[in-house]
Amino acid sequence: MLIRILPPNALRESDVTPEPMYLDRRRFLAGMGIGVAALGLPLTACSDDGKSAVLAPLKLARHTEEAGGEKVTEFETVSTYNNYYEFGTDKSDPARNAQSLKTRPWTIKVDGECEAPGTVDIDSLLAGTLEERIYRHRCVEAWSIVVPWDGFALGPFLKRFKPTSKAKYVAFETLYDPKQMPDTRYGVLDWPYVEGLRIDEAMHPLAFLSVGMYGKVLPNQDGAPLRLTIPWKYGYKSIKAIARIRFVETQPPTTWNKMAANEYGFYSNVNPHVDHPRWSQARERRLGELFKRDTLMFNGYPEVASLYAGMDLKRYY
Ligand SMILES: Nc1nc2c(c(=O)[nH]1)N[C@H]1C(S)=C(S)[C@@H](COP(=O)(O)O)O[C@H]1N2
Ligand SMILES: [Mo]
Repeated sequence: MLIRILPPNALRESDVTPEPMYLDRRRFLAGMGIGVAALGLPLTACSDDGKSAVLAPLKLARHTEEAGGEKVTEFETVSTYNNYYEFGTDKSDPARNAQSLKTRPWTIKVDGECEAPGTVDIDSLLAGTLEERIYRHRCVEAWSIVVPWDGFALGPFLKRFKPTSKAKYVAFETLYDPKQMPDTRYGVLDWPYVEGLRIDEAMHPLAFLSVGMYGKVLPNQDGAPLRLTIPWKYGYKSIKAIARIRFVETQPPTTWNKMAANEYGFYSNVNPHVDHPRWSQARERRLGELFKRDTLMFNGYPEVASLYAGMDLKRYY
């Protein structure tokens, strides 16, 4: 395992290169088949509460190319315009209020229909092999961003716990602690925030768990210390601050579906042809851009289509 501790104020490429150049350079490297690791860039570093840690992914994203022509959204935007109702309902609330979340010590309990249940320490995940994925993120509210996430594929992580043949779904749960999460005192949503995937969706190579973004440890407001990242689904599937993962036999409840079942389904695949009852899903506003752009089927990830072969996506929204 390669670990190098950097001084907290150390800069890396993504800190000093303007965003478009950063993306272009990475695309260039991907074209050459050269990973960041091959260039001897620093790998994981951890510190007190993980706050000043700098991450560097081992492998370049397969999807670096796919973000082609699409500018990576400014870090400043992604870390100040958030949805995280445990910390307030205004977009600017989480950046301010989520600082009260203690992300160390932090463990993730994994159990249910599996042969090897266990509890994982977040620092062991940060010390593992990380890769970068540049993904589009499309909120059901019709805004979107492009984010370079640092983390690891969900499927191989889940397989470590040896799910049984009864594991048809995976259920995810956010930490629930009213002391640290002021807005959970209000009944805006049912707490803890819960989400779920069908097991084959969870095993799809695009399904990802993020521990960082832009080469840095995930800010609290973006879901530290561990957040699901499912790029072909509406943003609310990407549950933040995961404390528990369970393999289950039946479709698990999900927070926004419990809130309004006719508006938010279990699948929640990005679909420009199925409108939200109260607004169109045909177009979206990319934060930082002036004009709206067309929303793409599965958010522009057509390789997931086979997961839904034969399903009526108007019915299974
Ligand atoms: N625990 C929890 N996870 C959550 C939410 C939330 O309110 N609580 N909001 C979701 C929604 S609606 C979106 S769009 C994304 C927003 O992620 P971002 O703030 O990093 O852009 O987080 C999702 N994960
Ligand atoms: Mo969202």
